[in-house]
Amino acid sequence: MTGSVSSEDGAWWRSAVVYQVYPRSFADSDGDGIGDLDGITGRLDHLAELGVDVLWLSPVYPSPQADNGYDISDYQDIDPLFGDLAAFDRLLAAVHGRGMRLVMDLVVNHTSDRHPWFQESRDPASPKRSWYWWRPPRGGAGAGGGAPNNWGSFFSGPAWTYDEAGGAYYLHLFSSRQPDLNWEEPAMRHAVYAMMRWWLERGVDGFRMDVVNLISKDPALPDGPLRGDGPQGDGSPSYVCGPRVHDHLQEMHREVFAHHPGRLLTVGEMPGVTVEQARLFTDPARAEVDMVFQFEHVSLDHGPGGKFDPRPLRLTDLKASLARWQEGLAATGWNSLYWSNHDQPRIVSRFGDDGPLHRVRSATMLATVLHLHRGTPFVYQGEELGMANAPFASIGDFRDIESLNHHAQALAAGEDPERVLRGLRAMGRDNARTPMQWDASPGAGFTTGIPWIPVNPDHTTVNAAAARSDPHSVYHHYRRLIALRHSEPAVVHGDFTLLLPQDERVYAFTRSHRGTTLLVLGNFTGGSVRLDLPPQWWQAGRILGNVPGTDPAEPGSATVLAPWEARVLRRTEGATAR
Ligand code: TEU
Repeated sequence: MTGSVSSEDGAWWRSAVVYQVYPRSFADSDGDGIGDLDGITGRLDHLAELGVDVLWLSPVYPSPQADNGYDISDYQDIDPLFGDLAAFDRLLAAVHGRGMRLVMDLVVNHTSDRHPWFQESRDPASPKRSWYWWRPPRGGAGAGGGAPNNWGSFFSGPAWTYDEAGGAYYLHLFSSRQPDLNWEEPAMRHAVYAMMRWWLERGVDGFRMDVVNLISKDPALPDGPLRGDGPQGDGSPSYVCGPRVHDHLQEMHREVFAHHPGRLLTVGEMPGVTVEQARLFTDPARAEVDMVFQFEHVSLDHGPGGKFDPRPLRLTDLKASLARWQEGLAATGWNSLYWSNHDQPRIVSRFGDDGPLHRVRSATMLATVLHLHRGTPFVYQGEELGMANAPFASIGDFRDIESLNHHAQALAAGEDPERVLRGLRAMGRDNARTPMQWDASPGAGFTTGIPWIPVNPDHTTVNAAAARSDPHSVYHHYRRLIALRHSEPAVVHGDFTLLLPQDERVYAFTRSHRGTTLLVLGNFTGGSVRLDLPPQWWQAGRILGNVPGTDPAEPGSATVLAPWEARVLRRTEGATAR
């Protein structure tokens, strides 16, 4: 182990749990149907009682809201929808007052098309022209000349839009309202660093960095290989972990993070990142970021037609994937752990069973398995209640630009509308964005007005108030998991060993640290499963589980896991059998 690795062993975020708030859907204090900062401040007890250490706030900056705030038009202010800087400072002080930290969302792969930088750059003579990726039409003057290359955008359609003002196209990997910044331009990079320092000096404790592994593009912008049946090419070889991404992050670290040693949490969101790349990004000796969000385990149920063509998860694939990440970042680097965020469907509906019989059991099993891995767990608002996907009836119920664009494009391509809708229902991002369910009242305690997206009708039973008064709720299980991470060093530091890699029903692994070993068992099915336990576990104590009354494994070789049961056993070397 190198000196710098061990010096990070004690980094505070290794034993921390992060809670993500999607402000638009968390708590509305003024009755306009949209969540806001004062709403969050008013609900901080919920986070404190859960026991989380960090609040990650999705974007609250001024924005035309084309992508719900991931299209920023001013990096140093608050959108009036959410409040103002004074409301932000109140929230920050209240978070700190409860001993928690606050991490901001940093969206610097692109800005809004309404950002003054972009507006200025539309003039070919402007010094800001080089801050974005402007290119002439490929085949000569005018839009008829065609886009500069064949890349498709993440949100359907081409990654280029023509601007009459300057007679050129601009690049946007996401929607046309989210032009990509050109990280080749030093003046732009230093403006971003100055903005980041400004937030850190204001008191924020780090950044979750949106698609930050896409910021470096091959400046040649070559065509990509054609994707399936569509007209677009796949540009990802030119921008996923592009040529200068490590240089940029090291520069950002020197210019920004290095001024606050030991204080910050930085996590880079990195679609398409490999475990080998992640090791480089998170190696403390390289001084880039603390951890990354990888996407492998949330892509295993994507079918041949992509995310909106889902297929059932194979448990063996999930175990193999997560185990590879555990091993790959064991000696150097660090994992983030997540099932959910504002871009993913609800995990209990996706990998569990959201029906009345198994919802609580499967949500708590999934939580147990995730939180007992090595890494920093992220809880997405409502996950701790076992919130489920929404019953979207028709396309009119969706709000998200990704879903709406996909629907329009798929129908134009002649796809069966019912099939398209099935894909959106299963995988659409709006599933994560329905209002937080605080209580059983008509607005779910989220708003007294009309919510911007309807509350899930199941809020009459699935809500925080009900969960708090039920010791067997998903909420109380999350509290126990978070408390266990804070009290048991083996959860934070233990080595990970996958067991039963070929078993399609049970997720099993051990964590070992200085003579303590934990055995984690999760039944991923709605049936009972008989397991042969090795003798050293026959009399081990159960420290956590989701089936009340299950005793430590009976003396004898076999034990039976109930449907969706999770069990964590603990033994210490040299402990005498009871
Ligand atoms: O997401 C990036 C991303 O790669 C995907 O998760 C994306 O949301 C989509 O599902 C691809 O199918 C980040 C943000 O988390 C997301 O909300 C933004 O829309 C996106 O970047 C653009 O800023």
